[in-house]
Amino acid sequence: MVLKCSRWLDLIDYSLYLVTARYDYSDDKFLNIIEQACQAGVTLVQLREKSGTTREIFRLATLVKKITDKYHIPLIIDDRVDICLAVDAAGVHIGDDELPVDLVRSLIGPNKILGVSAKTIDRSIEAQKQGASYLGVGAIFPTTTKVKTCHTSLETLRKILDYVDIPVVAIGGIKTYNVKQFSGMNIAGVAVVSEIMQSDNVADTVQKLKDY
Ligand code: TZP
Repeated sequence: MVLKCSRWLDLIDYSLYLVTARYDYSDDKFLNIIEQACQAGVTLVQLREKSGTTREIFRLATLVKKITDKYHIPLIIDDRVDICLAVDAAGVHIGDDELPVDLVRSLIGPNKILGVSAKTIDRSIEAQKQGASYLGVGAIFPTTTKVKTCHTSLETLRKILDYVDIPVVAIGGIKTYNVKQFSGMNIAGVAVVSEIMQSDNVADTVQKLKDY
């Protein structure tokens, strides 16, 4: 059951956040990896499509939401407020080049999750003030995933954690072999693309990523 009230936002589990990448996978393969990851215990899923028509992204979002709904896992849509509203996803994630945070909050209303990418303390504080539900901070480690981002040190991540009260999720180059570097840090979770989406054993990878 999905509770539609602000309190529901406080209950979101950010601990292992799967961010998708399409590569050249067929629909079946793409959806199958997402389903395996949901079954194995990811706690949040973001559909991240940087190309494709609106209709195509809407189609994929509809298919992915069927899976996330089945496992009662919130679905976040990267960048696209319109797609988030169209499929009634749990929320939207925005980066630096998108609409202002407060404007997105007013478009989606108080009961949806609003994720914001942040690399600096100033951006983090401002995003929190403007209605962000959580921050995605990174890239913490080098990443091969196609992103317009730069390195954000563990030191900066620690400082951001000191300055904001909303959940902070680390992202970028997070692998089974380095996830333990977050042990003891006050992060709400880790967000992972390639380590899960390119895994030969999704269930095993998800289990190992949960162990930090
Ligand atoms: N934002 C910052 S780094 C990144 C995003 C979307 C990509 C992370 O991908 P990976 O494969 O987990 O390094």
